[in-house]
Amino acid sequence: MDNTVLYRVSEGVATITLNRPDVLNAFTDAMLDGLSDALKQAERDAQVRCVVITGAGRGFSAGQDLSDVKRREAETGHAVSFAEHLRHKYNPIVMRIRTLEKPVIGAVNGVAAGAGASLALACDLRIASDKASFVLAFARVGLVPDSGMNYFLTHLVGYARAFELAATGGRLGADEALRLGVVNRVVPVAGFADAAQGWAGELAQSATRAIGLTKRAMNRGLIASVEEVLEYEAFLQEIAGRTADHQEGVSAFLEKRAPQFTGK
Ligand code: T3D
Repeated sequence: MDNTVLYRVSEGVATITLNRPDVLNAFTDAMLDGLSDALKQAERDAQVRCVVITGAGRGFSAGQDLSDVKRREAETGHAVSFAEHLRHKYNPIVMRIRTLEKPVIGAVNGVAAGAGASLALACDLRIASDKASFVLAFARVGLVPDSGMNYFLTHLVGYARAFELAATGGRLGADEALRLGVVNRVVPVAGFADAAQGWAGELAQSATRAIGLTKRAMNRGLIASVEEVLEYEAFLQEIAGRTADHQEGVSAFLEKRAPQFTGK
């Protein structure tokens, strides 16, 4: 992993930091590979029970590094395939975030633009600093929203608002994002990192196996029929009901004490 993506684990929380602050953490291929590796590491490490993705400096991520596209074209002597680039670099990251059976928090410290905004929306939860914003920059550079934006934003805010933002390349400020349900929490920039880590720490101490299964169930719920969802819930509850955390949760309730979950 090169230093354009930083990875740190502390008290059950893996923090992945996008680290090209001079260009608002715009993505190069090396950085996308680093992010993909970091997510794989977080997935495999049983000690990790919650993942935070954030940005270094004043931005979360400005999306695709536009000068990198030009550089690649100059190097290879031909136009890059946008479709192949998305299929091989961005899309697997989005799918990994969605299928990782641990809560993933997008800690949006500053501006999130283009595919950077898509990445933030792919996370299960979002905490934003009061200086954060979401910019649907695709239209500004003559592109279509990608990396899952057309799925996530329409589900979060509905078609008309999503379309307006996409068509105008508009900027959504933190307070408006909170009002529309695009982010779960907004906190002052001064205490932002601590607030994000505090929330992640709480989640990491909870019944994380059941939370992972909940994530599976809800993702299925977004696309399946009621009948399919009912059957899938029954299937997943069979797994959750046999975990140590379920036993502990029930015992703690009956013994009138706080539960000590282990994620097992
Ligand atoms: O290839 C494929 O697979 C296609 C996939 C495409 C997916 C996409 O993400 S398309 C969208 C790409 N992103 C953008 O178009 C956003 C471009 N950036 C902006 O519009 C603005 O920078 C922001 C609205 C995000 C923030 O504005 P502001 O005024 O706060 O900052 P700034 O001054 O514009 O940017 C600060 C620096 O970062 C600046 O460099 P400098 O002048 O200090 O040397 C700027 O050039 C650089 N920067 C910002 N975004 C990018 C970037 N450099 C390269 N690529 C960027 N995307």
